[in-house]
Amino acid sequence: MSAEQAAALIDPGANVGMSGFTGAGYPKAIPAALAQRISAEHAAGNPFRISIWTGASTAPELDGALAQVDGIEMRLPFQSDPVCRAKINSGAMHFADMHLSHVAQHAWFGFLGKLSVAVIEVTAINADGTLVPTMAVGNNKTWLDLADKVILEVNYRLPMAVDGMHDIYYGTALPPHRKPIMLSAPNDRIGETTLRCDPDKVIAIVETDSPDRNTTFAAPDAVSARIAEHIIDFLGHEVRKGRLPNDLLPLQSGVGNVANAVLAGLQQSPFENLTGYTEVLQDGMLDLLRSGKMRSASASAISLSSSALADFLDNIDFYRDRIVLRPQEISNHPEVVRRLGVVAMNSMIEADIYGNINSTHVMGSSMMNGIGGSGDFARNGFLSFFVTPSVAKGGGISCIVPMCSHVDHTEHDTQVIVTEQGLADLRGLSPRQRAQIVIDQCAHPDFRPMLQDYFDRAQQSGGQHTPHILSEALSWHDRCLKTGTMKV
Ligand code: 0RQ
Repeated sequence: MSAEQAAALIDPGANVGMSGFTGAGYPKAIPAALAQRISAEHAAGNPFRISIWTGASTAPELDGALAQVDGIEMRLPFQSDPVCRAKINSGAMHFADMHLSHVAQHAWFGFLGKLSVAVIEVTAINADGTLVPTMAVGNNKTWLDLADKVILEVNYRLPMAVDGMHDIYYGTALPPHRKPIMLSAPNDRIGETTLRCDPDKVIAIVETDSPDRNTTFAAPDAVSARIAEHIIDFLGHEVRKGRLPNDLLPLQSGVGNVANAVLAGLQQSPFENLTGYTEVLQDGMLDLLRSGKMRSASASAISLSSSALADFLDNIDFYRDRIVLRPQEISNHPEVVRRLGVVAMNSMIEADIYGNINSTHVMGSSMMNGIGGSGDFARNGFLSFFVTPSVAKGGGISCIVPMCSHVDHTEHDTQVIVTEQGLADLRGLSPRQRAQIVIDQCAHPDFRPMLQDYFDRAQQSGGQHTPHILSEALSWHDRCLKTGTMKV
């Protein structure tokens, strides 16, 4: 049927599970048709909002379109759309920012309410009713299993040759019946290549032929390249110390330009035979696979620029042998991440001198994107890096602050902080030891004396385990909100 007919089957107030993970595999026609319907209902004076659960971020056609018409009541677990972000930050819609590995199980536990409809993009429907997934698996298995009704968007854009790249694990159960997840190498296969779907639940099938969002990355700038150099030097140091094998351990890399620069840096590094165990595979990791530096990679989605996508499609048989796409409850699973010993590298908004990390909030109260999978990997990985340029917004904001204005990852989960200034290895250090090394190694010279002054004065009175001057700890953010800069 048409997208309009399918959109008419979604009721106001419904919880809708949609496919989509980091700009890949999201439904493209139905959200737009639904946005038009919602807009018409609002014009007629009828309230109409739905809650949208996905894998991770989607694209303007989904998050942007539905947020624009004030059609979203609750969004979870991650978004990166400018319109959606503006609506969240103006208070016009709710957003539940969740660890990506938690989403499926919280839905199964009944913590999120009832899932009415699943709207899932697929590559094909097989004769036996199973579904060939797209470039993103995300929470699709869970939405298909839990929803009362299913709507499928069959997107003809991807070739059938993607069939076989996926590993959909059906062994999850609810506590107390859970069993170990028998995955002991990044490219192990423990599931099925297709998604199961009860045909009796399918109420609509819509055909499309549209590309994914295909974000283009900036070529690594000098700051990102410096950050990458520090990380690669450090990994070499760990190999020499015997703490990491020569081929390292499976790499996880966050989203964004800095993350991509680190992967580009690895291309020039001495390490060989690398593996990836990550949630989203972007251009940088594809390049490592192509050059043979990396032998295999596991993810929940592939999100590429147009040029990288062209290479992927031209060489799909090569990549299908080296890439496994999994549900995000497995790609980000704490048990698996810890067993494999993942080396986690994620970007942040700010770190404080003691090693607490803010990944999500600008100036303490405005949401950027969400925690995504950073916590799944940082908490459970073998090594956890958090990276950022030392300053933001042209130098007026220090990304190293006395106290984080919001905390996503605590000092207990942070091992290494990296800026273009340097790298702070915080393993085994006390808070006061950490503070000095973060100030010395990571702070921008414009802010280093201010941080040192704060730390020195904090050590003159009060508790001396984690010294703070509470009346001053967030004054840098307060000053920035008032004057536009953290500088005095
Ligand atoms: O805003 O473009 O308007 O200037 O934040 O910053 O430096 O371009 O870095 O694109 O790597 O994003 C943490 C947001 C970093 C991202 C974050 C402003 C800065 C700019 C972006 P402008 P950059 P990146 C796996 C892991 C959480 C989820 C995660 C993220 C914009 O990496 O969302 O890790 N991470 N997932 O100017 C005010 C500061 C700032 C600041 C930066 N201190 N104060 N603004 N900015 N620092 C993937 C998934 O989970 C799916």
